[in-house]
Amino acid sequence: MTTIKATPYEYELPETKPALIIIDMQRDFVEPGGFGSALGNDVTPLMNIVPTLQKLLAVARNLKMPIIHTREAHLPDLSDCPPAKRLRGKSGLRIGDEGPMGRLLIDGEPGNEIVEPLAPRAGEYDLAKPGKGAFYRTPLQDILKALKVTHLLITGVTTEVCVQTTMREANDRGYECLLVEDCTESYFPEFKRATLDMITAQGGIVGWVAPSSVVIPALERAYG
Ligand code: TIU
Repeated sequence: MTTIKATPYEYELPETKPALIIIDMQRDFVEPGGFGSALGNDVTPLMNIVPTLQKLLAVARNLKMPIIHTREAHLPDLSDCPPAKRLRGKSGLRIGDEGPMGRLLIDGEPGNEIVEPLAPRAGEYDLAKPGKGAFYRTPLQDILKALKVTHLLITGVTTEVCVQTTMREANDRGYECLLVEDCTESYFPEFKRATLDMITAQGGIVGWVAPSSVVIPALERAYG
């Protein structure tokens, strides 16, 4: 049994390989001119995790782990976007409006593509999700069941929004989740810190947290 030295205690790697879940590393959130900047955020910190995530992705590919990419994406007719979501806030541009990278948060638009260094490859899953959580109105749970996956390594953006929502959804469905802390980022450093703390408090009420420098060698020991 290989364990990862994680917070709040060791995370045991199972015999069936964990899935690598990469949440919403799409241009909409990490490049200027997308939905993230339309909301008034500086996107630079999110772009900064790409090289680290790329290393972890390369290891997962090498070890033939299941890899699941998600994109926050709505249908062009917005039939899967509740008006409450579209109209929330005082942003000039809203979901579905035309931005510099096409219509914001719409499946198939240039801004909705995953950034090139992390682009999905054949054999990997690329799931469009209309909600913040990756289980809501997606085939994610069926995919994991079919693969007999029980453990999830979670990464992506933003830590306190789509990443944390997904981790909580996964937790309620019985998955053992570890958030890779240098492969996730927020527009607000204090929210990232608080999310890591709230996930691991109370004996890991939502799951575990560890850096990629610890996760990668453990994966290589367990499945290499
Ligand atoms: N705004 C923000 O922090 N995040 C989102 O709207 N979506 C995701 O986190 N992917």
